[in-house]
Amino acid sequence: MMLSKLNSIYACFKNDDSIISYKQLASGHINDTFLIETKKNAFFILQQINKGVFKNVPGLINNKVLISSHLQNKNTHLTDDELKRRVLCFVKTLKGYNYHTDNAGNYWNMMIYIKDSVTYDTVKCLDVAYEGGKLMGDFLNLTSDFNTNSLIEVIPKFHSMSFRFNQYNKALCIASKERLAKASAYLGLVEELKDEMHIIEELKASGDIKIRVTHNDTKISNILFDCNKKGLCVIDTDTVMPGIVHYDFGDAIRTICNEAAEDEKDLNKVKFNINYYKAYVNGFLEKMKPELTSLEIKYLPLGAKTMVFIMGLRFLTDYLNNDIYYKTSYSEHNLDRSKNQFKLLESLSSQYKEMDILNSLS
Ligand code: GN1
Ligand code: MG
Repeated sequence: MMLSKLNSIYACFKNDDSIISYKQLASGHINDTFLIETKKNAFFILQQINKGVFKNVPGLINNKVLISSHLQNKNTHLTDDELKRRVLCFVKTLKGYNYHTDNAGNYWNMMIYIKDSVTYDTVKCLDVAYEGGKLMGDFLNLTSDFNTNSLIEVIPKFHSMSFRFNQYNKALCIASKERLAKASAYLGLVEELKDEMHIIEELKASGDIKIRVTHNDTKISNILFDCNKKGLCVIDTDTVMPGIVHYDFGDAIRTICNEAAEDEKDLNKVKFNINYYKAYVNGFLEKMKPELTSLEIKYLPLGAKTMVFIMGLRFLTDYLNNDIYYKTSYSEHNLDRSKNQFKLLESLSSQYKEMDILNSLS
């Protein structure tokens, strides 16, 4: 991306400034995200949303903006400056829209960058796990009175296991011999866990648990911390849509309790840290317990297992499909991510009894 191109996009958003430097942030697998610095020493995040993955970008942006305003209204006790550090703040275009469409038909949105914040790709201490739980719990609690009918379903069936199995089965049919051979060690495991991995979806379909506002990408790198490791702000709200608590709980646990990064190749380093799990649960329930039924709490551990599995399955599927969905840096990147998730699943499963929450509460 050229500075001149970014400057011309930036100029479409309300400001009286220009970009002096920029850096591409590489942690996301889908969008193109830039941190920009302006002449007047302001910092923004300018982001091109992937319209191949997200079929209704205006709807997605509307979701994010609605949720941010809801959170702003819920936090009126904070000063303006504090609020800008705790809730994502979107900048409007000169025409008054929340996004800009460039000549190529790509969608851009812009947010104020939250200075003096830190993100983690892996957790190294209990405090971060606990604070992460508190912040995610707070996000779900504060949005629990928001009417989910005003949100679009950004990616239909996003966490639906039967949908992901369909994609996987199709990928198996079209995969190259080489890729199929490399994936073959995992096909048995996928089949073996199939029934158990559909339980959360059945729980959702039963109508016995609440459909609420959920974030749907609660990985640890989407939680901003301040310099004292206190939770600050939940970011990357692209996938905010109606869902169930188990997906958000599960995806946070998937990343917080993995002692290694999601794509670590040395599988000896991939271990499920049960102490981080317990710390996250404590923080999460501190904020969310009043909102949850015992049925919801009962299935939280299975939510975690399910989210680890579904990511293993999605990475494997993309590998079989020749890497058409996730950004990859080398040819076996998706396979390595998938092996990593299945190793994490094994480690989680060996400690599954200790993950029970409902009985330990009573
Ligand atoms: C993708 O692009 P990013 O990093 O925000 C993916 C999530 C996965 C995640 C794995 C829309 O998120 O579902 O959990 O990668 N988002 C989409 O790191 O597919
Ligand atoms: Mg995301």
